[in-house]
Amino acid sequence: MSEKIIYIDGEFLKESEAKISVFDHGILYGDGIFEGIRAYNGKVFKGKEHIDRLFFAAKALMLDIPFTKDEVANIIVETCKRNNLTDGYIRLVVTRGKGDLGLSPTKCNKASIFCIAANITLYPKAMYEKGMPIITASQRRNKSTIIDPQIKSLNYLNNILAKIQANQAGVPEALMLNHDGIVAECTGDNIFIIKDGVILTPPIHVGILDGITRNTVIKLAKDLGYTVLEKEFTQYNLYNADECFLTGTAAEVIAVTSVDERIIGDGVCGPITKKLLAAFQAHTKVDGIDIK
Ligand code: PXG
Repeated sequence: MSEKIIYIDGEFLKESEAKISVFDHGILYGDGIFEGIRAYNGKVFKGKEHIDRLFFAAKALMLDIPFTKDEVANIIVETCKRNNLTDGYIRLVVTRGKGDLGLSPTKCNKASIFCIAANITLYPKAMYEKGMPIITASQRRNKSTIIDPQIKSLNYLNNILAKIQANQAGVPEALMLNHDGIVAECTGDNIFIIKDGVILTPPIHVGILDGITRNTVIKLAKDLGYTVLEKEFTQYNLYNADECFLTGTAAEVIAVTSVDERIIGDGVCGPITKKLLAAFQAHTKVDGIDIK
């Protein structure tokens, strides 16, 4: 297979030539941000929303992205084109850039930006039909007053520790509670439950990523006539839900059929989840920035 073409700081280079400095603060301190984006059917799905979220995170971290939003959109589109990618996964990363061995970013003169256009398979295909088991991690989600989970930063240790627990338990994903024990989200996905026909998902203030797939599914569900509430709930509510599903760029929409060995509903991908999955799949075909 030929090498991928990577965009890095103004150049398109072969994967083997695309390098980042060992003095980059993204590497030394996790000082940077990223977006995981998908392309479907020749379009960068929710490209505008991903770029907006990247700039919000940059603002919170006082990280100057040396491009306009339109220029970032062009970088994404051009990276897809150079890799002949019409359906796949795009990773966009902005680091504080090259500095020295001190914490202070004052020595980092310019942020680095790179973009990879590739593929991703998060969960086995069969699980999209059958649903999947998850566990609750003992690792709590970062508290918003310390590091706001709305910042999609290069420090994912919080989530990686929870993912390790999932791996150890032999399940593909782990649920994370917030500091007060309220259901927050999974390691790379937002969570929804359905009870008596009402769709519930944790509000942003419990400390979660403001997921773009989450927002898309909320809108699609409302358009289909469902009541959707952004409301706190506990593990008890989750265990006793009729249906549960996760949303994320990588995960898309996937049913959860057991949590901590409690079977959710009938233990299959439920009827409302199926409808939302179909609506989501239809929406991915038409929405986004054209790769032309
Ligand atoms: N919560 C967290 C903590 C995430 O990292 C989501 C929710 C879903 O957000 P979006 O905007 O994607 O609907 C994420 C996103 C990966 C990968 O490599 C992870 C994400 C996105 C893309 C790839 O596992 N996480």
